[in-house]
Amino acid sequence: MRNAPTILHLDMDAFYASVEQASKPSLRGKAVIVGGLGPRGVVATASYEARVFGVHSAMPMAQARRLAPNAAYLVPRFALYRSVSEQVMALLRELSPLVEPLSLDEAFVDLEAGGAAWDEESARLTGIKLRADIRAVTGLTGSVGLAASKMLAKIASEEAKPDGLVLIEPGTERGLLGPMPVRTLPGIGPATGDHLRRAGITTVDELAEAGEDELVRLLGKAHGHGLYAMALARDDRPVVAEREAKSVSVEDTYDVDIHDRIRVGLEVQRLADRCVRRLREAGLSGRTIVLKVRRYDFSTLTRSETLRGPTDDPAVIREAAARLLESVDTTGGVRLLGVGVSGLADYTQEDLFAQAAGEQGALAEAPEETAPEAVERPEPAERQWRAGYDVRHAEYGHGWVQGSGLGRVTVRFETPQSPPGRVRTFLVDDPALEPAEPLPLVLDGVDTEV
Ligand code: DCP
Ligand code: MG
Repeated sequence: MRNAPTILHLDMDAFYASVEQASKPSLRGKAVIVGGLGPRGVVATASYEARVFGVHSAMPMAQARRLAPNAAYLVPRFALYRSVSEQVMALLRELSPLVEPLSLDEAFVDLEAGGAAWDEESARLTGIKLRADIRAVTGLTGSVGLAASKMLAKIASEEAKPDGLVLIEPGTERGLLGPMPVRTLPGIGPATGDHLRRAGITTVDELAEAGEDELVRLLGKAHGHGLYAMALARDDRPVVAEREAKSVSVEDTYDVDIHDRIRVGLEVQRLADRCVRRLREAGLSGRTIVLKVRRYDFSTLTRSETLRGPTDDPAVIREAAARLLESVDTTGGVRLLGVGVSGLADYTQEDLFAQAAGEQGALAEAPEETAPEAVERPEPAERQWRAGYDVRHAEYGHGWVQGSGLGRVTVRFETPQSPPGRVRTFLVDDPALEPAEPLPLVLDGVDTEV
């Protein structure tokens, strides 16, 4: 393990909710909850103001409404979050070629690899500047952890939340980690945590005291061995840069979870066809077909099947995707589906891979918003005014949907740069009202130029 705190972990604060607050001045400082608003919806995230009421990610929306009845409830706008995420990741890539994104709002950076930092002081200054740059470019806050290993950098950013920076000085790791609950360590989920608790182990110190043999006995060889090292704050995992796209994929997130199995099957066929189009446009073919399913509770599964040779045949890819779907339980509903092809024939030029890169990110972790051509399902008129989405009124200008129902839609007229705006109500079919694109959170040349 290195002896300087030059691994940085960044995690944006209440990411989706903060983007919404930056975009909607009237919500700043208020309880904001982003997630599925349907009967089976779950909370994606809550602003820190809403967390005071006990609302958190993955909580059923109905429970959140009981805890925080006066909060603003919004559906996620993935395209906007993705574009903000790209701005943040670009800032990280200026620091080092070794940037390892973990999700839209979180990444490790090896500062030493980029020469950005080599000791405690340079690491701290880099972290401070990064936070300022993120704020200038996106208008948002992110928390930074700095340490000599990935595990501790992540623990540090968690400690730093919200809107802070924590640096763990080399040499202090074990003392710091010791009293923490075992669940702090990577690889200890609820099940392992319970298992350890039954064996009388609740803190990291107790984990270390149990000894390697005991942990191997309790958890099996690989897991026990790894956890023992983590408990001693030994973590040599390198920061791994995002790999070049070696797959082409498409996916859709659905505003309303799909329950109907036949409909799920049709969506998968449609995605397979779209994926083939992408593949052909890029002049590629591939051997491995991948199906991705995110269920109503955000649990995400991928299933893959490898063929004998590369293909770009729509019938073959459709069939493979359908076979993969058979092995997935979709009762309870599906919120995202994706189809990808990897193991691409590598006679292709580099730039074609680059072209596929945007898609690859989507398949890896991040939810992707429904492409406009994607879903043609008839919806009641009121549905098109989704809570939180931007609109434009011929007379009153830019605003967002605060709510709709009973044939009416309520719009708050404000922009990221305006003061909190006024609310007006219209008929849902008012011809003066139309959907609009999100506005930039920060105006170029005003906040970003230093
Ligand atoms: N997310 C989600 N469902 C979850 C967890 C998270 O959709 N169960 C989304 C919404 C979050 C984003 O991912 O805004 C980032 O997740 P984080 O765990 O980093 O949570 P936040 O950034 O919202 O808050 P924090 O300040 O705790 O990092
Ligand atoms: Mg976050």
